Amino acid sequence: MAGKTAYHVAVVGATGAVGQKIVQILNKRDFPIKQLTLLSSSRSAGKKVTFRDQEIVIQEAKPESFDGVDIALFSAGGEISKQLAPAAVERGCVVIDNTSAFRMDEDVPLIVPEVNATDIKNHQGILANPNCSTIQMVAALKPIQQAFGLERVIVSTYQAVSGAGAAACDELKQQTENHLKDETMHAELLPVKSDEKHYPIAFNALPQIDKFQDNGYTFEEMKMINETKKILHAPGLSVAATCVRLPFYTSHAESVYVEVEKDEVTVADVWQVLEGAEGIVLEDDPATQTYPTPLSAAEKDDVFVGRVRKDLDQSNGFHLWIVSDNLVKGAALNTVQIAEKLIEQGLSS
Ligand code: NAP
Ligand code: 12T
Repeated sequence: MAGKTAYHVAVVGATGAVGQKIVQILNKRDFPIKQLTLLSSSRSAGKKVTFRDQEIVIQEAKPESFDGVDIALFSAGGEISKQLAPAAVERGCVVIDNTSAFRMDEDVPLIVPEVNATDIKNHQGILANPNCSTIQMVAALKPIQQAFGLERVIVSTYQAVSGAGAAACDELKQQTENHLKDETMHAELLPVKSDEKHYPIAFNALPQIDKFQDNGYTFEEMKMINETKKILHAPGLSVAATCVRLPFYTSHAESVYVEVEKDEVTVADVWQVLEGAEGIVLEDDPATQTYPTPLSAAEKDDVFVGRVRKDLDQSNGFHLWIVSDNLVKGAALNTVQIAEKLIEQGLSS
């Protein structure tokens, strides 16, 4: 595999919110592709997509779809990854998986290239892309950890509906239109899929993303907690999370409280390490009302940080506001960046 200059790439879930973004980003970044295979369920098979002046027919994903494929980028849900990623690896393909299926497996590197690219070399055929909320937080925490050490992290998120897929965006639009026509607000659980229900999202805030676990936290919260420790190589770090869905389409925002190990760190010190960090843009000036918002971060590649404040009681405590496009750095861009690093380091493990 080493020495190839262009690759046969497959995108699994190519018609989804993340998959479409991956295809756009592969094109924008001139990813070295000799052939692109686009895969979905049988529902979208036969649809056509234009990529670099070529018409590509979407095919139903099957084990045989990976014959001859060098790199497969999966974002069709955890169950599809569990079924098809091992079949792809058996066929000699390297898989970068965007679902939670393998993230915590010991032999699966969980990668944010700016943070832990050196873990890539440990892969056994599958690498994982972290959860969107984790990616933007660890990107900003890494330079702080490196400079001052980290003792504790407490995060509350403000997450966009696009994280839950294309259908969730349609649902927000529909509910908003309905509410604007009919002023009555309904607070009852609505059926989503046959086994799932959730409260209306329009004009609301939902402190539940993904399923509840036995400890009272949601799976989204546990993903943030466990993935952060794995990526930062900090099993003893205290991390707590509350994840909340809000009615906007794009970008996740996070209010993050951190306690650092070092004494006498100032806001200026935190600004300085963030300003020098790859992939981070500091937007922090109360005098000019400068701070990032979900709208200002949408469609951008970077992770934006503002509102850096020292805690008023805890001398090693700081508050930060971290915003990034959940489908770009939170999903598709980070996946493509992992693939780029993998090529730099040589595809095989
Ligand atoms: P989405 O908009 O609902 O798209 C789902 C995609 O999966 C579609 O392309 C769909 O194809 C395909 N698919 C569904 N069932 C399939 C099957 N049986 N075989 C093959 N393909 C199938 O969802 P999304 O927002 O793009 O997210 C997709 C997955 O990516 C999520 O389930 C999640 O695991 C992961 N994700 C990760 C992050 C992150 O934090 N890094 C963020 C968002 C999503 P059809 O057009 O044929 O239905
Ligand atoms: N349920 O990659 O609903 O584990 O926003 C990402 C986003 C799962 C994931 C969401 C989710 C993931 C969501």
